Amino acid sequence: MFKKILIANRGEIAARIIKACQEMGISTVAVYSEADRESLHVQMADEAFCIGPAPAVESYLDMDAIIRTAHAAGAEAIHPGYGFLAENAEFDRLCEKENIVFIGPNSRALKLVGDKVRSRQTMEKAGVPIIPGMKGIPKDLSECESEAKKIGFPVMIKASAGGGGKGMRIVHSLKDLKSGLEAGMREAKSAFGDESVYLEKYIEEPRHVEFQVLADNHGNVVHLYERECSIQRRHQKIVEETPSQALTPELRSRMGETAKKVMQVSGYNNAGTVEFLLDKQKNFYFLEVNARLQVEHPVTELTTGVDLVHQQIRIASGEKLPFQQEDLSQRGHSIECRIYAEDPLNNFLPSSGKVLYLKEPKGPGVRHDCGIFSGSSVPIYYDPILAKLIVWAEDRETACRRMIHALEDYVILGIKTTIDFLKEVIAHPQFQAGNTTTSFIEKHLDGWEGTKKTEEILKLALIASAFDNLDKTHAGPVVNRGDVRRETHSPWQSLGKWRLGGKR
Ligand code: MV4
Repeated sequence: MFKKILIANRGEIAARIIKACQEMGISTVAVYSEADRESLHVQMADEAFCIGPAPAVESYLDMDAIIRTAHAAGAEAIHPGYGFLAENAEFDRLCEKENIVFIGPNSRALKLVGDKVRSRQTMEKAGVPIIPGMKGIPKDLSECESEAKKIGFPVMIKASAGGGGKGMRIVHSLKDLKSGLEAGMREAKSAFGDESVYLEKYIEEPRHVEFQVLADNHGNVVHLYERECSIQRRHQKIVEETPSQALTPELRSRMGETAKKVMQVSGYNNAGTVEFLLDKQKNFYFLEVNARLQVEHPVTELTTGVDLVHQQIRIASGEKLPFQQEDLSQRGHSIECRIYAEDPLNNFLPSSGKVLYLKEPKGPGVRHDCGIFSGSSVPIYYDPILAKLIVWAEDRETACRRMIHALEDYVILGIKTTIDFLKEVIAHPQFQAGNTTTSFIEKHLDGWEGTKKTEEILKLALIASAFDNLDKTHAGPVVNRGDVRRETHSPWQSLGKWRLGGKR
């Protein structure tokens, strides 16, 4: 087993991975940008190294700086978390070359699953259901037109290098195809540097159901059941849960076996997720592989009892999976809400600044994977996820209630968050009925105007901010000793001193 691991990430996921290392007796090395000097993951790790300025390209995406730091600190492996370098085949290869273990899939598998058109071809050959559509990149408009007629409208234009919905376009009729293709290619070019697009049948109001898979380096593959991730806004997931309300035991088992096959034919190892779209007739189609630990992994952990980060580390160090498919089962129900530093009342505009106060929700069956603390700052440079609130209960109804109460018990002052909006989602009759599709947010929560609590939070934030400022401004005349300005941390204390000594 490794003695020391470098975590090439920040925020809640870096904290999550550091905890797993601590539990396994492994030392941890944090890397951070100049904007993250005082952040949680830096404080939690055994060692921490600054790797560059705030912009991610100059720090968390700087492969050489990270490799150099790993060597300097004597880390044998790197955990990339999600985002940043997690699915970067070049970084994976660089680690291999530098004799550092990349805790993730091998670079060949990573490359294959990153290429959509190629992986569609591979999957079709293996008998994995794919969305009806083109098998390669079209050479011209007339090929697109004849293919579109074959597929039948509406069709969807997708970027071959794509992901996250970029370069995607729905086309309803032949006359709109040309302009759709042009726009899709332009978007693909600017987002991925590759203008290749292709056509698929458009699946209306699908559900997004994904399967967690673990594959060791000895040919053993298991799935750890599904996560339903249909509740999202502009391709950003908001709420995830397991089990999915849409699956029967029979469908679940067929999809699970298909997910394992996807990983086997890709030569995949370590943890990964196979994404499917599920249509209204309950047909499922392979969409893509996410070659990383995912944001929503905790719901799988709480229902299967498997720690996915422990398993990732064990697999990377060469161990065999300690269980077989028959040993795994789902128990109870789990829901995750993503807490973003965004303002739901202002088009989900990212919100940055200082966390003036944090009250974490707690209680039986409540897990809070958190990247902030009272007094920490939220920079503008990175993904605005602050934390994840995850609940577990015996059944879905109880899990929903538990989530609503946990959200009510949760306070973050100083920055705008999605907490109140999430409560609205979970409390919505259509969510409670399990009617979760990818259109849920636009259909049911467009134009949401906030609640009484939202107003109250704003008032409290104003007060907290006033005290925060009071601490700095009014403490000055009293605690200044010569040219040394002492920082006081209690507004009450500084206020008291100000009255006593300051104004006589
Ligand atoms: C689709 C689709 C409908 N038909 N493909 C969006 C992200 C990308 N990875 C795949 N996506 C979709 N592909 C066809 N042929 C609808 C979506 C889609 C979606 C998929 C998963 C989760 C949320 C989504 C929201 C809107 C559209």
